[in-house]
Amino acid sequence: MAYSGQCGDHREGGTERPGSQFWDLASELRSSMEPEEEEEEERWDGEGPGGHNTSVSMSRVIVHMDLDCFYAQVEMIRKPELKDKPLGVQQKSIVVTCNYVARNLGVKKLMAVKAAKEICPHLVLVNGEDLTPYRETSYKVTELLEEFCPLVERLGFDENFVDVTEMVEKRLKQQKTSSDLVVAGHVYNNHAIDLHDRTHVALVLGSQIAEDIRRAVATTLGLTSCAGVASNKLLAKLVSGTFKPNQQTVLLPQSRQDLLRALRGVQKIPGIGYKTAKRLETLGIESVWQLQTFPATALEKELGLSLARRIQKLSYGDDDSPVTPSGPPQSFSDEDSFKKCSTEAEVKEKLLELLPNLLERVYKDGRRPHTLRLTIRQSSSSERWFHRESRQCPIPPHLLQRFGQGNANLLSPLVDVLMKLFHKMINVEVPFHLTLLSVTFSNLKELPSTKKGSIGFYLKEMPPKRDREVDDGDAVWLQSHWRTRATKARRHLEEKDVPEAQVLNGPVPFSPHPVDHLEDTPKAMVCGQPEPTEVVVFPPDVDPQTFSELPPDVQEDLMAQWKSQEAISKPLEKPKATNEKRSSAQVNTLLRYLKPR
Ligand code: DCP
Ligand code: MG
Repeated sequence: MAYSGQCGDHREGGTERPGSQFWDLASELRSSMEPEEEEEEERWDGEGPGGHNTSVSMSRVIVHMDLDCFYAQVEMIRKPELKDKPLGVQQKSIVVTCNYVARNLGVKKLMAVKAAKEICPHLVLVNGEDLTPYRETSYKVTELLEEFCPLVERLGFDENFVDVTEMVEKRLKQQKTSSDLVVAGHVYNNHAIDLHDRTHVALVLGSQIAEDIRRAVATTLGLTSCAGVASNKLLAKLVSGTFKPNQQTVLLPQSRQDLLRALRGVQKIPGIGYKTAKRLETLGIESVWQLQTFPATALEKELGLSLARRIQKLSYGDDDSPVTPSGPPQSFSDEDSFKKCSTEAEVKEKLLELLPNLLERVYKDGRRPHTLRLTIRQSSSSERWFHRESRQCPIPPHLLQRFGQGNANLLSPLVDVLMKLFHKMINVEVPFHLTLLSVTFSNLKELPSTKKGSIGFYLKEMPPKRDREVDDGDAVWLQSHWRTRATKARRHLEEKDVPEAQVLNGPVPFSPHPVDHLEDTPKAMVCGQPEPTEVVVFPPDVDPQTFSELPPDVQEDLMAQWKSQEAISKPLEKPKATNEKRSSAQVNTLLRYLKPR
């Protein structure tokens, strides 16, 4: 399972997508791309015409793998003496997971430490707030799976989907006769295998591959896991936990309905979250069966066409989303939660605690982040877990240069930048009460492969993405402007042998802007220069990423323009603790290149 985020403890947000978000996103994308098919619901209703799939083209074979009591397993590998003891992994006052020795004694995942200790007084607790060992193990598992097959998609830390269809097809071709084929692990509902059915044969071969994969993970990394084998991601995930721990289950098409209707409530379907479930509840829909049989037109009227069709398809187990290789992380983040943080000094202290580990991860990754985000959660009785607010800004160019050179001289200036973001959200002149701080580095780009004194950085970082609507005159102007700048920089370097970093050290553009939690859509931006009190507003339609990619001197020019524009339109103000949106007084032609696409 991926993180529910509900216990509000130390969690990792950016690199990993919470399970429900992932499914919502995947399905959202699907529903926006795929043509609407009227007969779709019938296809998965019961056995459909013909009972089972005898089509010539083979259906997909997807393996979902979920590691057993993941954090606890990692801890048992680190300290083998804990292996036979009841073990819980503690984050703040919660046992986020426990080994199966503890589970057999009644301890459950996400139990309060106090309750767990009452049930099992001998429970050994280890602190699991530093996610580093879990994260590292998690990536080792994914890398190992990728050795089997390139189509591996991560879901949270301890789950992976593997599309083994091609491997199955190869084995099918090698298979002279299917009469001696034996399924590995369980078959859901003990349904009989029909070796004349191509889909059954494919799933049996898939179960053998799943077993090979699990064995490899166990022998190479010492980790046991569960697996589900089915014809799509949704079904593979749903069936994988049928037998736990260290077991696997295959789902034949004929048992699809049984699996779905056995789910306790619509919210058990990945892709149907809390809010949707609540809306369905008002329509009297609580079980999967009720959702399947609810009149489509009425559902569409209540929820809108897209959502209604999507969730009704899911209720039938229909999911054609592909297994999309995850690739390297798109961001790095870390967060800490606490009962109370109510002074600037405490905020700084917490940021100084969070940053070193985070910077180390970015350093190890080798890419350079261009955007920095701060997320806070203020104490709120009504929306206890969900009330988060963020601001982000491009990382100032002079700091960008320091990434990849060790982290010592990054810490303090980054805290300064983060504190500026903090001040955009919190007015420190009135009492505040934070319960969470989270820092995210995103917009990761490869380090320019340049030698000292080369202009590789300039060339690599330009030109900006061209706006489709931009007119050619402007584009030519901008590009030639940049060429001139680059030529100047090159000459400067050749003549004076000045280290690149010095040439690139421009102003410290700084443009925090509010974002919805974990969304990158800019709403308004404010740009500040290094002097702590000076704040320059820049237009809200400027894309911060594109801005951060501009050469420092171009940034400087723009900043000067915005500053003067603002001076005309509005005298400088102290930043307010509101999500204010500001617009520029005039629109400069250059800005059109910076508009978010
Ligand atoms: N986790 C967490 N907070 C949560 C849920 C999970 O920190 N709210 C962590 C601890 C788990 C890991 O994520 O070890 C994986 O979550 P699972 O739900 O897959 O739980 P386990 O792997 O621990 O147990 P199982 O054997 O049931 O899969
Ligand atoms: Mg697990």
